[in-house]
Amino acid sequence: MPIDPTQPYDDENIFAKILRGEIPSTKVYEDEWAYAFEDINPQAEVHTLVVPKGRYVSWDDFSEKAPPEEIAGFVRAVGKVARDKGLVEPGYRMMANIGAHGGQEVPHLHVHIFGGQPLGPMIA
Ligand code: DGP
Repeated sequence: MPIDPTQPYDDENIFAKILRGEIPSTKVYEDEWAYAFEDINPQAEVHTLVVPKGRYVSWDDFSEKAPPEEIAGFVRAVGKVARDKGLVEPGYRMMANIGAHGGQEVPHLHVHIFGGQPLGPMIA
């Protein structure tokens, strides 16, 4: 069920529960700003999700409201996860779905990292 990115942050969303350790996840990386874990329903050989630790529904409120150091920390974490997974060469894809037309289903900002295979023009 696609979400409304203008809704208030819901502390009971599934990724909030993963961040609090209430739901198990396969951890890939964690630092002050971000937590990365394997997608439960992988769409590629590598399919990892990176979420900010802050309470942001989507890229929309994150890009507007997050302090610069939080944005920088999160962006650096996404890059580090891909690098640590050895994806930089031959390449990978990063993607964030926003709202209904973007197909966003979980109302906590997450960046998908896809890789480990040629991806073609698009993964929908
Ligand atoms: P999106 O459509 O961008 O909101 O993608 C949500 C992704 O989150 C989707 O690829 C499946 C994944 N996902 C949903 N629930 C869970 C969960 O409980 N654990 C993990 N690891 N991934 C989940």
